[in-house]
Amino acid sequence: MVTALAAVCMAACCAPEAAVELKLHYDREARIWVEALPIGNGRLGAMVYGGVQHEELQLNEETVWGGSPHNNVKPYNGAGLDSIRQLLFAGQNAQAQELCGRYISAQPANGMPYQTVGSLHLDFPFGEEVTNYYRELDLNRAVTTTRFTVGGITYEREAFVSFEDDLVIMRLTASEPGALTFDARYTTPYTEGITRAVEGDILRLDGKADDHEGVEGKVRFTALTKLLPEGGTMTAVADTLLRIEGADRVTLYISMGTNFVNYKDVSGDGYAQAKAALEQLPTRYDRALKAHTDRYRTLFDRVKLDLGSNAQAAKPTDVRVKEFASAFDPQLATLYFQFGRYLLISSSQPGGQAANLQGIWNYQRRAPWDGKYTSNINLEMNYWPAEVTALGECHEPLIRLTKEVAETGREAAAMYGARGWTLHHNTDIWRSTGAVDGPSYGIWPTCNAWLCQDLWDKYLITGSQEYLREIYPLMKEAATFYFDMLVTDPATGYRVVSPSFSPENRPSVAGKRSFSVVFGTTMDNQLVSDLMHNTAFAARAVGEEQPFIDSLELMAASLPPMQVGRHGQLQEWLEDWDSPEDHHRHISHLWGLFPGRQITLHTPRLMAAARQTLEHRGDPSTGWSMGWKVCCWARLLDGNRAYKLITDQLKPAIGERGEGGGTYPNLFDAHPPFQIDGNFGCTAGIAEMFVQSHSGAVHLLPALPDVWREGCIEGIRCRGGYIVEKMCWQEGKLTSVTIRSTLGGVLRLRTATELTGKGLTGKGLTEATAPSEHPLLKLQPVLEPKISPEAPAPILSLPAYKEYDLKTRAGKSYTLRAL
Ligand code: FUC
Repeated sequence: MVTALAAVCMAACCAPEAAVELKLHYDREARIWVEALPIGNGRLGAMVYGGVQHEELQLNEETVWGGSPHNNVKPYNGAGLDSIRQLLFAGQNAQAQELCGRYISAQPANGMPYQTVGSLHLDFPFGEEVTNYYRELDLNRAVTTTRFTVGGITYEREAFVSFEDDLVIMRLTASEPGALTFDARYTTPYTEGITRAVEGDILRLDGKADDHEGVEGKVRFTALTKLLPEGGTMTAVADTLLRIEGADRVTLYISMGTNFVNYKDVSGDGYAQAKAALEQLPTRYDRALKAHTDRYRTLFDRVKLDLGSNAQAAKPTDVRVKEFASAFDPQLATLYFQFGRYLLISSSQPGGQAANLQGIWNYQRRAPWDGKYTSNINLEMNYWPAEVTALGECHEPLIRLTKEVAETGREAAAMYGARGWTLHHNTDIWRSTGAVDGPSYGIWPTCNAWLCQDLWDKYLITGSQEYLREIYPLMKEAATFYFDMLVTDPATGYRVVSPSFSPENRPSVAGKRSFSVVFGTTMDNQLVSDLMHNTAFAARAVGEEQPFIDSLELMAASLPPMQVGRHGQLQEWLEDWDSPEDHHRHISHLWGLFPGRQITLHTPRLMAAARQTLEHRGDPSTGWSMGWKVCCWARLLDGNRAYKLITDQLKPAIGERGEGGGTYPNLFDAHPPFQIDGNFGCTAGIAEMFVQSHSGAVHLLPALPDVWREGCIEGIRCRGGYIVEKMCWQEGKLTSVTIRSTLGGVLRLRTATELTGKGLTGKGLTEATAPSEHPLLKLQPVLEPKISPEAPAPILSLPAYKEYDLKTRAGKSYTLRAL
């Protein structure tokens, strides 16, 4: 009977060829940057405004950063470090913090800014009479379209950044011949070192990124725009403008290049790079468009989500965002989820730079927080959806960034008298690893462990032995850092990271928040524990000597355990300093819940404490904080609360600077201002609501909210090398799932619905009795938590579930249905 239900579901919600419309669309042009639509191919980015009289393509190239090769690490001062540690153990944190400023805080600079190139403008002699205005970004094709009618003629512009030809391409057409007349010119916010020229049919702009905080700016960039009119005339006006008159169609090709070669080398030739792409122009526009879309779709099409649709979907996207909290609009959640995947594909491609605070889209010389890499949450969050939503290739720039900071980070480790490598809460294109932003924000030397967790998660999902050998040396060296860095807390005997802090919070001690520098924070303990266990696992797999493996495990066992404090909360610090009134945006001590895997349904006391912490922190916050909370509530198996956080995140952010986090009209996340991390965090969180695989099993529909009563999802990647090829549910209950095994092994499934694998060959589906032994699904060891005697009794009701085992063969798919 349920089999019949499953069949209905497949027909109704996910007919294979009924490609779900995935469009952001508007009935007016963009007036501000956060209304413009982002396109990109990883290296090149543009924001398309769709203006009638005045079109603007704001342009970015991923290597236009201020400054030049350098590191910002202080030299080692052993006596200074000893004093800091002694002061911390003596409870004199404020004094210790001051010394951190003297001996550890970065010099000479706090990190370099990611900068814009400028804009290409097209000025049209249209009057005010415009009808039928429409503009869209089609996520299924990665193309923007602008269409409108003036004087009875319909004009259309299509734009994309080609993954195939490495060019920004815009095609302008009109419903009547000879109707296209406009001027093309650049603007750029730089005031010095800029030259503009017209070279035949090419508009040229050369410039240089800024000097910053005493570091000379050495990145030079060139933008070239080739205009190809069909019909009409094209003339140069002065040295800076190309005028097209009476053309039938015009195609623009924008190419950009810089002299950046790698983080140590700026000896390239930006002009030559830009010119080379223009010399191999596609011969036909339609073919170029198809080649672009085909390449894009090899990534984008891997995951499909259908939560159903209704009349809301016909409304302009900005209106839907305004109404999301009051009008049920499941398709907007789908669109937002897929927009996150679109943004990752468009801002992070193999061989290029990792997506920064704004991905690649930035119109300023000094973007907020310099648009760089903030590595105490934001950088990692950008990559949370990468593996689970099947964009493993897009992960490569972060993996390479990690390899590079493992080189420059040796200097940062040396600052603590330690071997190995580390970095603090920021880095940039030069891979600086110092402790920036002064002692109250910058003393956080544990980022290496977080980046290693990111590396490790890819291994758990892919199981690739080749990749394991590639990352093992990075993990081993990061672990070695802690052999030298950890010190023994004389009061408790625990091995602790000192000095450090819990990003970016400060405790309220005796009614005052007077310091942030401490030792032994919960986040650090979770991070180091995670690194030790994963490195031990990896060490075994590569045949490392047993004594080294033993020392990793001993180290993990010597760390402070997680603690439940007097308010029933998970303690953020080693001491019970937390305040229920603390609504700080960072929830660093919940790292072990997400993205870590230490707080799971196998540690219910910690689940309850994490829940209490989230209640204290509250829901509304900055955009990325809400994205993180979606992930956390999903991991707490509370789909309704995760959905509530999605509603908070999808509320409109007002104006460009806005108040409170939310979503801009173009679906960019608002910190405010725009920060792309929240888009990625929420995308990852939505994936976690449907499938999780961090806690000893592939858990199907772990956090489905009541409102998404039926739907289907395809293509989610799980640890253990399993792919949920297709899963459907009805009436809030799983109806059928097809899982592909890429590595074989015994698949452990967890679900609230009883399943049958009727018809499966071999032993089929069996009910599980003991914890899974699958090496990639296995639980991570967790120390027994310490509970405050004042802590109230925990409140946590976990949903009932069943666990099954299914013996799988690599390369085979298995379909299971509700009983
Ligand atoms: C961290 C956060 C801020 C902001 C910045 C880029 O410092 O605490 O909220 O996201 O990064």
